[in-house]
Amino acid sequence: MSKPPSDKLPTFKLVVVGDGGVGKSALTIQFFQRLFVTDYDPTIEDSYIQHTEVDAQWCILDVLDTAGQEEFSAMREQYMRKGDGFMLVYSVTDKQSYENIPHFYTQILRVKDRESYPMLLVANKVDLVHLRKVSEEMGRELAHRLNLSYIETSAKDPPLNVDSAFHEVVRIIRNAPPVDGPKKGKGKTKCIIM
Ligand SMILES: Nc1nc2c(ncn2[C@@H]2O[C@H](COP(=O)(O)OP(=O)(O)O)[C@@H](O)[C@H]2O)c(=O)[nH]1
Ligand SMILES: [Mg+2]
Repeated sequence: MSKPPSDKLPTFKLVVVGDGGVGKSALTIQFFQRLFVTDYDPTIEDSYIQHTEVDAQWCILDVLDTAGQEEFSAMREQYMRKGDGFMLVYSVTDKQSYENIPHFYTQILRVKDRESYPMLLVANKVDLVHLRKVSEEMGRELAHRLNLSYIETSAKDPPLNVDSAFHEVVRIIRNAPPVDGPKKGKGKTKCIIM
């Protein structure tokens, strides 16, 4: 892997949301620290920053691992507003966490005041095959319904698709249409001869 260039890099703010216990912290810490945490304090909300290479382009990833169900913390609200992309995480062993995904989805669109926004649906804990309650088909169906991409992950060692999930959000952000939609280019405006 080559070294990150020293010139100014684009920064992408990612926010990891989902029910408590789905593995938001485990995924984030596996990505940033290459270790699987089993008893990370569920109330800790923290952000992590790192240079990352995605598709041969370096960027700075600034990730907020959210925590807590209640009211938005001031930090989370700030991140939600500034977030460039979101990971909507549920656990395949927890049906309720799957059913709560549309709630996070709607909340993000409301905060952003947009009809769509860069988001990735993440089905975590797929290593727990015998405890699985939410099938891949159900996951894909939900992703299709919300018009999101879908990925299955495991934060447990050996990790599955953890880097891919974070990289995929970066791709989704990079490929997203500009905020105000494509501006009417001067050259594209029809010329009416009076
Ligand atoms: N087997 C397995 N356990 C996981 C996985 N991800 C998280 N966990 C465990 O699930 C529990 C809750 O994870 P945590 O990251 O704290 O959830 P959070 O509340 O969403 O941040 C912890 O015991 C983790 O070790 C996974 O992919 N596979
Ligand atoms: Mg956590």
